[in-house]
Amino acid sequence: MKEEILKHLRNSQGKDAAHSSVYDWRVALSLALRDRMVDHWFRSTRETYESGAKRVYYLSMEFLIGRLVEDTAANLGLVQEAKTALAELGQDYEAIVLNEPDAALGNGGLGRLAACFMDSLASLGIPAYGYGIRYEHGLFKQDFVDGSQVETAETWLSQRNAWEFARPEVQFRIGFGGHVEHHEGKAHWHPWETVLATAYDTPVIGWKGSWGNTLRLWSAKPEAKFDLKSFNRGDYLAAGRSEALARTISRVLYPDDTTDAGKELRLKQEYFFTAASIMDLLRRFLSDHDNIRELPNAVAIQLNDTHPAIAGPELVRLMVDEHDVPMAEAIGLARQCLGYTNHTLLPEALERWHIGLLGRVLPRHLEIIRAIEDDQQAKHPGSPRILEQDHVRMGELAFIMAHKVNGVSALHTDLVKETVFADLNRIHPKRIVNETNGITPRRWLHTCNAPLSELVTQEIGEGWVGDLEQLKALNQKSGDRTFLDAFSAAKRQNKEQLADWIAQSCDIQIDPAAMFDIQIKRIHEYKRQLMNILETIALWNEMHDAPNAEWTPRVKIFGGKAAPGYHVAKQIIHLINDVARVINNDRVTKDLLKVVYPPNYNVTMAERLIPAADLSEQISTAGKEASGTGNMKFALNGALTIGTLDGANVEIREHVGSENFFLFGLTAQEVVERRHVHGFSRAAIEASPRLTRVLGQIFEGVFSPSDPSRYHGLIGTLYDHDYFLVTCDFDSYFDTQRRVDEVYRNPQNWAAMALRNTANMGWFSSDRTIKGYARDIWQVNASEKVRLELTG
Ligand code: BZD
Repeated sequence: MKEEILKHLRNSQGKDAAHSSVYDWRVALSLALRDRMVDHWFRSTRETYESGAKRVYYLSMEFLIGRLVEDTAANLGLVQEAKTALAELGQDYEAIVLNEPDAALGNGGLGRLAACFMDSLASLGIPAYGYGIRYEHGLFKQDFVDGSQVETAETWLSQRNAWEFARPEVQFRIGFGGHVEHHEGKAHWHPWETVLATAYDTPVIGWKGSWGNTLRLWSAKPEAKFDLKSFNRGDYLAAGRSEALARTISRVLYPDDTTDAGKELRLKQEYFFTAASIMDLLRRFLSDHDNIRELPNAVAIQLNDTHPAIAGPELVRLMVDEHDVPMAEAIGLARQCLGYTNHTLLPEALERWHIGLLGRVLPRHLEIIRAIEDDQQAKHPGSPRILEQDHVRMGELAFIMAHKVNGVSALHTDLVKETVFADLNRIHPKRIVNETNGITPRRWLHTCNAPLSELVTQEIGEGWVGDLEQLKALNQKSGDRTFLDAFSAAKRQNKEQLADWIAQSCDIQIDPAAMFDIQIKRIHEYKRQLMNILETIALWNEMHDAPNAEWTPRVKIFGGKAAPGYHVAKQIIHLINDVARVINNDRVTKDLLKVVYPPNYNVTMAERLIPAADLSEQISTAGKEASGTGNMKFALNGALTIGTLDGANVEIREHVGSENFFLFGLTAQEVVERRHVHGFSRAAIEASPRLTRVLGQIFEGVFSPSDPSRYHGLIGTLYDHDYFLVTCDFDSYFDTQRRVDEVYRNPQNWAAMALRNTANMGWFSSDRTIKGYARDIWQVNASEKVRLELTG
């Protein structure tokens, strides 16, 4: 390893050890690790070709990867070797790990799920490709200026990306606009504009290096050659125009996890990567098949939400226009290949494209969508329409073009059946299935939490990393004082590390003995960070009034970004920062309560915070969070959850036991009913003196003395349009928090409850989720050889 690192330092970085920076060492180490991936990778590809096994294609606009050095080294079993090699070279492994930028090619849960799935597909030995976009700029960087969120461009590619292989020879022409000619029953699309999609491949190696798949990300390049004529004329802008236009397509990730951006560029991005991926997989298929009708036996294409839903029409277009398959047959064949995952019920997040826009950018696809609509109406008269008024509804398109549609938790899947797709579900009663989300145990326990991971391995061996249900054996230890002490000591060690980091990065001193209460996720009204900060103020009031009463000291930690155009979410951020400033400067409560909000929450920050959490906040309005996956990461790392009956919380509670979960709040059913009660929020506020006081303080400007009316709008909404029922759930949330305080005061009991969480979270491994997709949707098998290696 030492030689390999030095070789790359010299030959790949062109640096001499004496004059190398941490960056050079990090790239050299990454390249040395990449070298070790290649054999596994080739072996897997060869095996797939030879066996003719069906391949899975996971199409996703987002892959929220994070850092890769540690995870890669761990999966290859090379952590110790790398550490030793670097130590002998006089380098610090930890510093090198910290030097890596956090690859943030995603917004939140949806993108991180795709990254966990890539790890599980490889760990299970399922032949698969992840397809997405190689954004030049990932999710924006967040700073706070006077407490407000300010966004700046993220620049992960300004450094060398050591993990990828550029494939300039893999290119597809992607057309936009133009017109369609129909001639002797055949359609000919003449695009007005074309760009080239070029591939960049990142190998993804599973646990123990058992299998290797590929994450193929597309970058847009201009098709036309550089315009030398204009350049020589001195018209430099015109010379670079086509290049700039093309590159815009893979320039930035849309920082929006709420509403459809409604921009032409977003539609072009979606078509760009979907078309390139479909063309690529067809080329691979045709290299060893000559009958396109065999396609469903060879490929399973999964659509991560509707963002790649144009895959249906694109596949039909290629079959009809280029392979002479009749339309109805092509639609049927495409359907057999496609699966669609729904991640949200929020009406504002369901994608719809204006027909005018779609017809202008993708004229042939609009014709095909009309043909799909006709086919559906002919077979199922009265079926919900894809084209409604002047819009194309991508959810309906994806549903109709997929042979399976899945929700991401049991509750969410039920609601998908009862609400957004109720009518389609009646027509196709077997199409909707549930695949509850999961998380990869490699990153989310083994790598991010060394103290706990080592303790678990000491106790039950290392098998749990590849087979998380083995954690069940820890249930026997919940009465063993020695083990519980060790379990608490691991948590304590993580909390001390986090306290050091917060002291350094936020200049706030926190006590590792206090309860660490953490809410990290995108800022959204339905996730109710607002309710959390209101409860924080209420608690502070009571502590301040009676500082000598029996309190459980707490640190409230927040993390998360707001979509740049989401005004209310940005106000909530501002409020949390304003409240933090006031509370953290109160001398009376200084040993009782602190509020911390480190800026720029990302995967790396999650890996620091989650292992150090005592309490996990999963407090969304019931019926709104499709699943949540942060909830799983916390519980696996031995935090207790305070949560509503929403998303996967329901199943987590069933697995860890209701006695080890702090439940509060209205159910999804009650939420719907309550909204019909006239004046429900005013009534809730009036019935709660505690909440009335808090809202009064905010309204008077206690937390924004320089601008007392800053939150009038935000608070006013709670009185009149409290759509997310913050006011209705407030008292139940506050009371449950006080129960949490009481339980925390008995450390032995708390540790036993926390251990039961860790021990019973094995089911939430994304390995289990992927096995579900493989069985219910893809009809593919995990390699038997790999399975034995993993569980053995
Ligand atoms: O997907 C999330 C859901 O809100 C979570 O409940 C769920 O756990 C995860 C994974 O299934 N959805 C998103 O993260 N959605 C987006 O990020 C997104 C991005 C672009 C456009 C629309 C939504």
